[in-house]
Amino acid sequence: MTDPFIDLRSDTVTRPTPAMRRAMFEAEVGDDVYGEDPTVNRLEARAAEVCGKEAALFVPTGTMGNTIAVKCLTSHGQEVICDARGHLLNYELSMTAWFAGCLIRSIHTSGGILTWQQIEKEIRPLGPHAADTGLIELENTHNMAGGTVYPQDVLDDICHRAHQRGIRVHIDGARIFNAAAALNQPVSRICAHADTVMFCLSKALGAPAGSMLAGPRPVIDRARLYRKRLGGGMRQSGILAAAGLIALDEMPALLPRDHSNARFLAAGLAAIPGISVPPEPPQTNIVIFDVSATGRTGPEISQALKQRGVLLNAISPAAMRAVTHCDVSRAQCQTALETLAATLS
Ligand code: TLP
Repeated sequence: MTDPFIDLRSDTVTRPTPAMRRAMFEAEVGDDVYGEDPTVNRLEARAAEVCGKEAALFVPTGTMGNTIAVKCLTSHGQEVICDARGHLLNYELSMTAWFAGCLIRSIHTSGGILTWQQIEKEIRPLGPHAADTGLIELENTHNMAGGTVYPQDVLDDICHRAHQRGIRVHIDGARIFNAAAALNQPVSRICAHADTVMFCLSKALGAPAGSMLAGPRPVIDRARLYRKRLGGGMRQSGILAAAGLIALDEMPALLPRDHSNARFLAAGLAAIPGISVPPEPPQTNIVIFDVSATGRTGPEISQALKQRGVLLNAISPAAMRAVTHCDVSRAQCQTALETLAATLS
């Protein structure tokens, strides 16, 4: 069935491929709370291997993966450092506070990329007035900064120096496969020195649901208990894991096409009067652009585009976000650009 909309709201909107649907239909399943779902077990082993970590856990969402990671790597009352536009801080219903009992100390960055120099100034030792820093969280790629990628030396430097200070590092790698495609590096290299990494099967990799949390075995063993506490023990979840295995094996190769479509979109957007895009072309599949000079707000434009068959979200009154993915073609990107230009003219 053809979708009547060109949907650039997010890569979360992707639908499972025919191969995923077939694998789901045929999946061998068992009760995963007893550890007896062979397909989930295979997915967890494969995810651990891809990330170069000892073990991995299948969780329903990226939010749950991040929530559990923060809980496992901190003690109640500690501080967690992350970038000010981070998903952890802004889009996860304060789960860091709610579940782990920690405070986020955020840092304003350019492009969502933290450096050790910035982090070091915000690290606090435990004292009569200050809570200590327990964790640094890095978002790679960075969603609201426009799919930016950590330079590997910057990320490695943060991990090494954090560990020297006894501080752990978690990567929110919801889109780490996009980072891997952009850097032409395996995921295992990107997260080699971080303690844990969460990545989403349900975004650019196109699976219908699910994320993975990978790390040292003792951490993942505890993570399994927290997943159950949060209501994430999913029983015959091999149905979903089967799609996840296809996502891991078949979808990363397609990501360069999404990145090229994002660059195409950014170039086209720059040519529309009133729209401004960042000077650097997008590194991955996300384009954030400013609409303030069009005389209309992001939500107004979003509404008008919807009437014409294009779905595009505003992220503030002045800014919008376009996300490319496997269910949007180059021709549809072209149509979206023409529709936007016509809407604004
Ligand atoms: N991102 C969603 C929205 O929540 C904004 C999107 O459309 O991009 N980390 C990052 C970097 C994310 O972008 C997201 C989702 C998550 C974590 C949470 O994943 P889910 O939605 O599976 O809980």
